[in-house]
Amino acid sequence: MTQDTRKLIKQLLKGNRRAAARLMTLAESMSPEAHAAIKQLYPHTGKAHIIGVTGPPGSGKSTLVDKLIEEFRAQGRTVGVVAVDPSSPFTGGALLGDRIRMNRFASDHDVFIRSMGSRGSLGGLAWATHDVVHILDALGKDIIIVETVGAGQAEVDIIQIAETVVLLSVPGLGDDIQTIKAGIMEIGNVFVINKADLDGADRRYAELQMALELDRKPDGWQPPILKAIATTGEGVSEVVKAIQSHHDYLIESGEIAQNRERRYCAQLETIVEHSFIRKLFVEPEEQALFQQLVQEVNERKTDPYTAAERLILHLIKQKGN
Ligand SMILES: Nc1nc2c(ncn2[C@@H]2O[C@H](COP(=O)(O)OP(=O)(O)OP(=O)(O)O)[C@@H](O)[C@H]2O)c(=O)[nH]1
Ligand SMILES: [Mg+2]
Repeated sequence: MTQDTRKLIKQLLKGNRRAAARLMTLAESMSPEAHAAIKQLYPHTGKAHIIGVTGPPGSGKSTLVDKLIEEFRAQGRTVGVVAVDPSSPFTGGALLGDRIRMNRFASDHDVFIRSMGSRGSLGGLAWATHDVVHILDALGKDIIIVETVGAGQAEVDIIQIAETVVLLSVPGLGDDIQTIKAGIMEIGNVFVINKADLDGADRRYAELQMALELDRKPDGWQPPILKAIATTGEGVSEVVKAIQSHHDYLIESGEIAQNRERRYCAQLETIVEHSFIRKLFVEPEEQALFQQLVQEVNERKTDPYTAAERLILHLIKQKGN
């Protein structure tokens, strides 16, 4: 690890925002240097409550997150946000109004917002997202909110990351029923029908209630369904209360342990998987070996299983990065 990175970590642990931003950029490079940095700061993580906010495109996730920040700040809590969505207002690509809305926290040193685009990430977006969350955690943020587009198109599986998942839906979205069928219901801990000012909120409520009833467990956490109007902030404090109740439940019931185990298991899988993929498709030597083996299989000099074994053996003989 370079002196520079060492210094950044020291500064991060003292709460330096610029150091955090630079470490996040480093993390996105997924380089050995980035991994060395995360190794160093990892002992300083594990304190934040990580909240996932997910739902269909345009359902008001960013608008809600903006209001959640406000509520948590009013409680005196510090907040980090990761928006994993190329079309998110956080990325600055959206309407001017949205941009102004997000900028209102620019002078608040206890709010840190990071957006992550999915382009050119070589499938490593999930991985980089974990690292950015670790950095926010080490920076000392009490609450970390991760916004992703849900409904199975998400590159980032929100339950790999979040302790509490807030699942948004909106009135009158026909394909939401698809969403329910796709099993996404299972991941929600708090259901929010946003845009409750529009027609059909009651119908959506009844639909969600029915769907939840179908796989209701005899005991454990009963996910509440709440209505909200993110644009005005109506119902948002109830959402915050439900998020906190879920967190209390996880701790009091001891379920937090399983919750963590599930997330660490997924993180480890992601790292192992992408380490291999990255090696095979980025490092010239491995790329050459990969191509050579493809050729050999093609010429019937070997078979795919033997080729895969040779690749794996080759990779594990190397020193880890
Ligand atoms: N009527 C109404 N409009 C809302 C409400 N919440 C958000 N919107 C509007 O819905 C649009 C999309 O809101 P966003 O917060 O950008 O939604 P998003 O889910 O983050 O969108 P993506 O990140 O692009 O998937 C914006 O024009 C918001 O002003 C609401 O409660 N009622
Ligand atoms: Mg958004």
